Amino acid sequence: SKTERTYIMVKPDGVQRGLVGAIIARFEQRGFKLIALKLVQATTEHLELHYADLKGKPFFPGLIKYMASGPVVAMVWEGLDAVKTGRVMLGATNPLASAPGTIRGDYALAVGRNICHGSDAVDSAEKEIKLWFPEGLTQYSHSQENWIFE
Ligand code: DAT
Ligand code: MG
Repeated sequence: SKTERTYIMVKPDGVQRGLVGAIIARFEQRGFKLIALKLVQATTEHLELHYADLKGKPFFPGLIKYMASGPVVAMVWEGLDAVKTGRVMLGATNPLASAPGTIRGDYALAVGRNICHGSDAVDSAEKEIKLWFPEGLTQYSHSQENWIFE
């Protein structure tokens, strides 16, 4: 396992439903380090770049409309196996298949309203971090590091 960064985003339904704090708390409490965070009203052009791999899927237009329907909370979290662990914390894409204890398994029911995004691989995380944080990231040391890692 190694230290990675992942892009996590609370989707518009998660923001409207007041789940931002609960989602942030899960990543904080797990021991991940917060590297970047902002509230953004994304444009359809920006969202089409974020979801470029899904262009052509029947649900693509609805996905873009949903993602542009309100602000999202864009975040970068860092820690051991952050990409894979972030996906485990999110649960399956379809919340009906997400285990209880996961973010989607605890807070969502419909695949088209699954409240949170997480990068699916280290290379897509790098692309997504550049896309959402072109201004770059803030550097600081995390005072809990020596208590979380050996
Ligand atoms: P994930 O968000 O788990 O990485 P994905 O990248 O395959 O899943 O799809 C992106 C989003 O698109 C997903 O969070 C919800 C939506 N989506 C995926 N499959 C869908 C489907 N069959 N019907 C409706 N929306 C879907
Ligand atoms: Mg995905």
